[in-house]
Amino acid sequence: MYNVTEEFAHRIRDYYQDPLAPLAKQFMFRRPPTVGELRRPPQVLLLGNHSSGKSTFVNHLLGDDVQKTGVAPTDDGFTILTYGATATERDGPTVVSNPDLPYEGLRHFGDHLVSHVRMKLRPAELLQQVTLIDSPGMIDEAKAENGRGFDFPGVVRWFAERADLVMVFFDPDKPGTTGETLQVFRESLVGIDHKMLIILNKVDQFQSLHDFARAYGALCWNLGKVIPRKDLPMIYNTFVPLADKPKSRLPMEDFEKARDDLVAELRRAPTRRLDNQITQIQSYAERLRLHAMVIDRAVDRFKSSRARWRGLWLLLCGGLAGAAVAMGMLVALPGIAVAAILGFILIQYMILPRIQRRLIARFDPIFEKLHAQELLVRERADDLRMMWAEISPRTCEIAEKSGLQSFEKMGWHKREHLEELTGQLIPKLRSELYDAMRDNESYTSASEQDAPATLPASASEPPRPQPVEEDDRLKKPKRRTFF
Ligand SMILES: Nc1nc2c(ncn2[C@@H]2O[C@H](COP(=O)(O)OP(=O)(O)OP(=O)(O)O)[C@@H](O)[C@H]2O)c(=O)[nH]1
Ligand SMILES: [Mg+2]
Repeated sequence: MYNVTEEFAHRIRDYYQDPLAPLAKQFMFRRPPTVGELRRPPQVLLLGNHSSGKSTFVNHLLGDDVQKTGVAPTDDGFTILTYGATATERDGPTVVSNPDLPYEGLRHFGDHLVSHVRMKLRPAELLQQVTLIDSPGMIDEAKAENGRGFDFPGVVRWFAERADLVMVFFDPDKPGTTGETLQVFRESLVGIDHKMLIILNKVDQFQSLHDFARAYGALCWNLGKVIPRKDLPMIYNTFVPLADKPKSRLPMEDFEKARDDLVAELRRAPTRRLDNQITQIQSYAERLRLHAMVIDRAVDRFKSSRARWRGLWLLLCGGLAGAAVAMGMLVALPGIAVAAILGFILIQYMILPRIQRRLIARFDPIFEKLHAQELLVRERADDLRMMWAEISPRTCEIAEKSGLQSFEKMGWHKREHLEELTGQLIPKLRSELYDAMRDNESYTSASEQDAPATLPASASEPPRPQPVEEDDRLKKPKRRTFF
């Protein structure tokens, strides 16, 4: 089954290589994921308010005190916890400059962020299957940079887009979505709710059902405001048993079961990865298609206007010169030549830039016209408009800064290939993946045994030892399905 996984991964990589990467370059769209990013290990991102118990949960999963924990805001950086035969640590600059690791993209967030990234390698069995990313707790104020010195919502979005599962922690003291949490939900987690798990943690702190109901209700109410769905996602109510904490008066069995369910979900991250990568390439290709087609149409109109103006002017000046020669008024020729040059300068530096500005201001109607048929289908229309709203500011900026004349036109075969990719090939890839998974019931267990190193050889310590004895808390559920 591992071959099947590899085959799908290859096909995804091939689609990025052709036609997506060349088109992205031609139309100055953001670059597709690197090979390192595509070969990334399955990843789980842990987010949440400060002191909501993310690091304690990580330590519980790994059965070791790998992360510092504490009541005040403790983590101020992102910690990537991944497999290594011996316990070692790497600092941010080393991590982001290794092309074999999928974290090079973090460099764009600046040195300050890089100095707040670290990687911890540990010989934990769970880390052979997934890489965990512990994050700094979210705080109440949401200023431009929150005093963190880097674009926190942007970095969270970067990690969340590349994660196979995003766990968002709340605790009884802060079951709300204010300040930075609100900002992160609105800016970083939009469109990724399919891989998001909401956790109300530390439920052992509740001393009565009434308290629990109040906090749960407050959390639902707050989430309803930031998650644009008719139904709320499931909320896992759980806790980590800690020796130094007082026992709750509530019966804890259900909450313990919720923790087992969470761990089971976490262990499914490897099987979610391909599915997520198909979602990612679909989303990338659709956005690139909108961006490229709108610019391409504008370039088309711009170049025809330019040809018309230049042609007309040439015709006019040629006509005048011809008439002057025919009428023997050769003295008029230098004047006509000067007028011709001045006219060309006028066209080049005044008329064409105005035409360009007008065309860019009309990107929205161009988008509507290009997708008129698709926009008749309601669900599709919502999707398309949402994607266009997301990318159009950048599309306009790129067209303005580079100038429409600098873009090559998209050949019809490239356009057809792109249409085929988004409309048929990628959806087909997903259904083939589902069929392959269904045909091979042993996929889950096989892929877990055969799965490649969670890190490329250069990053983890070879050779890998046999999995360590399983902690009871982390026992795999008996039966797991792919979907
Ligand atoms: N009662 C109880 N306390 C918990 C639980 N999980 C964590 N704690 C305590 O909550 C405090 C904060 O835990 P951390 O794991 O440091 O929280 P964090 O989310 O990593 O915090 P930041 O790194 O600051 O964002 C610590 O004192 C933990 O002992 C839990 O399930 N129950
Ligand atoms: Mg922490």
